[in-house]
Amino acid sequence: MKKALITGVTGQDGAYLSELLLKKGYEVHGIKRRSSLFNTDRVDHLYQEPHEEGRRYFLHYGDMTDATNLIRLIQQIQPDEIYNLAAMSHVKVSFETPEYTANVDALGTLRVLDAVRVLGMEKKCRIYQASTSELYGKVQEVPQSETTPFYPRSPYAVAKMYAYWITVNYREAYNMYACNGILFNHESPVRGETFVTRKITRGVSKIALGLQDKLYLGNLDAKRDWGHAKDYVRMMWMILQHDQPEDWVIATGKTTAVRDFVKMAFAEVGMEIEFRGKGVDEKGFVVSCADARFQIPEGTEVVNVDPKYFRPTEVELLIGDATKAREKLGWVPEYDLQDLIKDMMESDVKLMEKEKYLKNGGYDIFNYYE
Ligand code: NDP
Ligand code: GDR
Repeated sequence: MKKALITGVTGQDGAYLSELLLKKGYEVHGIKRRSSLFNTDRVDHLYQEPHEEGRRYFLHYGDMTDATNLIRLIQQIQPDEIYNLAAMSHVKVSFETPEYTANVDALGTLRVLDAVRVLGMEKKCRIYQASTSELYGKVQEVPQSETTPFYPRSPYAVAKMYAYWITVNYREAYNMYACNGILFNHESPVRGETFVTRKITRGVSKIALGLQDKLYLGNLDAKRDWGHAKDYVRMMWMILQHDQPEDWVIATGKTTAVRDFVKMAFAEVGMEIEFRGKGVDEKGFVVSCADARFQIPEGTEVVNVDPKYFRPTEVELLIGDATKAREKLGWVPEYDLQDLIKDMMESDVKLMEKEKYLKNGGYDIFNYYE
């Protein structure tokens, strides 16, 4: 039975990857951080009792800033594959916590690679590094492929650039099987609530159900190549099954503006939205509401721009060219953007119906998501 170790197991991708590897018959180990509240929501359904026969899912305490912990866990577990997904992954927050972001995202990657090396596991253990389309940053060429030059635009992207190159360097210097998956944005119903897609699907669901009046967003012009996390974690696994360690772009090849994502999300609850005005004065209005479940009058102002969500330096346009992965790994995504938004909206409408029920029963709903 193959053993996998996932750092960042409690995150969006860690949860989907855990499910996938368990289905494939792996013994799966994950590193979770100690936190003062439970932080395992996304993987609770996979939990197995410590005394359960044939247990194949294990969570260990650890942190990317603690080399001794990483060395000990890798030595104990002896994984065949490591998926290094742990990161301070929020681009805007990285401007506020740049040193911590570098420690976790850049040096954390070095710690994992070096643990494998000092333990003499270079030949046994394959390593996947969660690289990102944020490396491309300021547009150099479109679409972006494995050969497009990098121009990072945030402390997050700069830290990930170190992680990218240290992965390449350990591969070349020590003959390690270490790969970068340069993944473009991927989302899902369990996407963190402060990333723009989930903020939109939650906000639109709340507006439809009368739990919130308006959605405040930042740069509506930014364009992203959005896919579904379920498709993307499958590619992480496929990358590590390839005969040679290489770097791979994973993307859909289509790009969409934030503004259009908003329109598509409202359309899932039967509402047509029109944007009027420019820059910080741009606003979104309901043109029509066809779904009888949701009664938002025509002309209601439902989207505003708040400059506090602007970034000091922005990545304006991402669109990936995944030809290499398509041709050599057989990459075919199951979800397109419409399917993704439908999946997220169905899930968030259900969630908000529960919140509404609780609210109507007199319970307070926690609402602070920046
Ligand atoms: P999430 O933010 O959902 O998950 C990040 C994970 O890292 C969480 O489990 C988090 O723990 C953990 N983590 C954060 N800091 C530490 C630390 N100091 N020590 C140990 N664990 C830590 O990210 P995603 O699942 O979306 O992304 C997975 C990886 O892929 C990340 O590296 C991200 O940068 C990268 N990526 C993501 C893309 C996307 O569109 N989703 C695209 C390209 C790359 P906790 O739950 O306790 O916060
Ligand atoms: P990104 O994702 O920065 O691409 O990084 P995010 O969803 O945060 O932003 C996408 C774009 O939307 C614009 N935007 C807003 N963003 C947020 N979060 N909140 C808003 O209110 C808002 N309004 C507009 C942003 O300016 C940006 O242009 C994600 C992360 O998962 C990274 O870890 C990963 O590496 C990259 O995707 C690929």
